[in-house]
Amino acid sequence: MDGRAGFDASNNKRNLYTVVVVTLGLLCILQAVLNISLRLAFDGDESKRKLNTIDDYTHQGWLYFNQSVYYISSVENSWQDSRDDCLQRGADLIIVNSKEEHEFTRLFRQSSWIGLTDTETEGTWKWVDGTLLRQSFWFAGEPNSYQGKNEDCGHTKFFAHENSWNDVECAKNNFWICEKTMAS
Ligand code: 2F8
Ligand code: CA
Repeated sequence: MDGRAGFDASNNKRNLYTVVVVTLGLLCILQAVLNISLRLAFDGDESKRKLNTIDDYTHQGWLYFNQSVYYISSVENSWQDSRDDCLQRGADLIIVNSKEEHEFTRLFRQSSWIGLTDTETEGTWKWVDGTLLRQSFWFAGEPNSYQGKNEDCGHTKFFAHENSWNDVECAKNNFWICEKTMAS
């Protein structure tokens, strides 16, 4: 192979290499654009679905607050029957996981069941989704299983006070609050 032919061959190799690198680069960019477009389309659909759900529930009288919708009962029932009612409505008893949400429950000025119970293990309070109680808003001296009673369910009783929860017998009648969260 003379000098000229050798030069051409190595030039061709470099050109081919450049084409391959540029093509791969373009494919990567195309892939990234596709991924972003799909993510945006999915997020858009998800947002529309959530807005429709919020719209449906609020049209049935539910209240929207901070990424959840809430049903405030106008009759009283036992804790379990109240929970069953929430489940039938596609929700569950409220899980209070912030001070703001707790303040929201106090606005209704009625003793209401929340999704809190220690039925499984006395003294271990759990929410209806199985998580352990962390931030609590018990009224002073509560929970107390008052006078040795089996007070295994939580409700907002002393709502005039900042900390308003009480434990009481689950068979007692109370209003209740259902929550359906829209947060993913
Ligand atoms: O109905 C049971 C309930 O009775 C009292 O509240 C009115 C007790 N609280 C005090 O005595 C301070 C609750 O602990 C008890 O659950
Ligand atoms: Ca009590």
